[in-house]
Amino acid sequence: MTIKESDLVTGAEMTWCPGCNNFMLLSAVKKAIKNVSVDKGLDRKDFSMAAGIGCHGKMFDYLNVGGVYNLHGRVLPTMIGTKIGNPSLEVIGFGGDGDTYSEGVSHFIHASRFNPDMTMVVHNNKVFALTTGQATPTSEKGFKSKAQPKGHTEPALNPLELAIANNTSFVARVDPKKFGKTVEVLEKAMKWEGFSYIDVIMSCKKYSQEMDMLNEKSYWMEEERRTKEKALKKAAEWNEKEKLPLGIFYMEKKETMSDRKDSLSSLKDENKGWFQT
Ligand SMILES: Cc1ncc(C[n+]2csc(CCOP(=O)(O)OP(=O)(O)O)c2C)c(N)n1
Ligand SMILES: [Mg+2]
Repeated sequence: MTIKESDLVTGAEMTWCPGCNNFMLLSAVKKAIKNVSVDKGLDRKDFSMAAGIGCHGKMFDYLNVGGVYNLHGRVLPTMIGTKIGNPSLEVIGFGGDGDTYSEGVSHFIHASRFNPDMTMVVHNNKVFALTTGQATPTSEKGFKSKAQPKGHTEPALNPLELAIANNTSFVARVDPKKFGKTVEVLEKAMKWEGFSYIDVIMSCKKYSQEMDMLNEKSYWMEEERRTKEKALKKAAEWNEKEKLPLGIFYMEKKETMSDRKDSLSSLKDENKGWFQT
């Protein structure tokens, strides 16, 4: 039976701050899952999710999909394990910028290399929000927090440059306030065969409004296909803080982890799930 958006509501008490972009993202995710369910004839049990620890991790509490609530930084290996256990599942993960680009950055690099058919959504608010506002790898140099009252001393990581340089199969950035476009990109990512990664502009109302400032400089890229060089140039526009391109940056079809399942034959005895499909 296909999913209705109301099936995805858990009824858990919402503890995100009023006005947090996470609310918009949650609605967009519900709509995208419903659309994918209808288009592909999938049931709720055909989806699996993983979430990290942080404000973003509360997606696990508010989205009525089965899965694993993880250790901080370990969303991607859990998703990969889920996919190995049952390759027919539609796997979606939710991580923070701290979670994915700091503690979990090695998994981010290797997930691109393994290319499992799954979707990673990174709530990039440029701050460790749940632990009250320390700098993450995407915080700007000079960013002030309780932990760094004189300002953060290191330059920021550009995660899209990292992803594209690493030939990630599908790379996008969305702003949940552009609701329709966000749903569209989430749907395309879930239907994409390979590792799809979406960085989400997520202003933190309490600890970092940097994203709000950048938002004024955002524009939507209608064109989706471009060479790796052009995609890297688009991703680099953020470095100057003058422009913030949104949309799909890069798409590269390549062999997926499932295509190589025979090479995982050592798992045969322990993991029948892989070989049942
Ligand atoms: C292994 C481990 N390291 C650190 C923490 C502490 N911790 C919990 S939430 C959090 C912040 C998460 O920040 P981010 O991933 O950016 O998510 P946000 O709250 O901003 O959505 C941290 C550092 C933890 N729980 N586990
Ligand atoms: Mg964060």
